[in-house]
Amino acid sequence: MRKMILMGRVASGKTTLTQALRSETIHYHKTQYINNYDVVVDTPGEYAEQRTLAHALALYAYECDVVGFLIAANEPYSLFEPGCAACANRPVIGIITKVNAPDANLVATENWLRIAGVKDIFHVDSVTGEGLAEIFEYLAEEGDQLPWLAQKRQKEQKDCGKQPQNNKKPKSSAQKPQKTAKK
Ligand SMILES: Nc1nc2c(ncn2[C@@H]2O[C@H](COP(=O)(O)OP(=O)(O)O)[C@@H](O)[C@H]2O)c(=O)[nH]1
Ligand SMILES: [Mg+2]
Repeated sequence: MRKMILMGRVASGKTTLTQALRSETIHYHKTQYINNYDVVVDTPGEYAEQRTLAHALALYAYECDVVGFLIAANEPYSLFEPGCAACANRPVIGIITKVNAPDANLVATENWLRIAGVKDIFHVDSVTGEGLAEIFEYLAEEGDQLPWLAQKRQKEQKDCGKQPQNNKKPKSSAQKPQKTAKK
């Protein structure tokens, strides 16, 4: 699994997403410092909001394979300036949290992320678990086992092995024209 660092303003949902990705019980916890877990790095929003603290984010980004820019769907403005994703020499993805909030504005938040230079955007609700599977699939490396993907592949293999469902009978090998032996 590739490791991802989460960046975004205070209350954009970094800690909640971290808890959801780590299958922890969701509970409010004010992030005081960088939490460097195995697959995800949770950072305080103040680090992204203050230039003097932002260097810590750059440093920890080097420890990670993917940078995740977080915006809550109901945020009133974006912290990410145009083109800032280009500063990272890592793939940068956008994650829109709180997608089910009554005041969610997916069009605006998606636009802000695109202006920042992000191509892949994920929509999540960390409380309900919506959209988490897509993030895991993005982070998965060859050989990583995701239970739902294994089930999906098994079903696909089963379906491929099934007889076609139309009325036409498949031609048996006996009906095929026989090749004449070459002299
Ligand atoms: N419904 C919902 N609430 C969320 C979501 N993400 C965060 N929250 C809530 O928003 C608040 C701030 O989230 P938190 O993870 O602490 O933000 P952080 O400062 O970026 O770490 C908390 O009360 C969370 O329960 C989400 O995806 N859906
Ligand atoms: Mg936090």
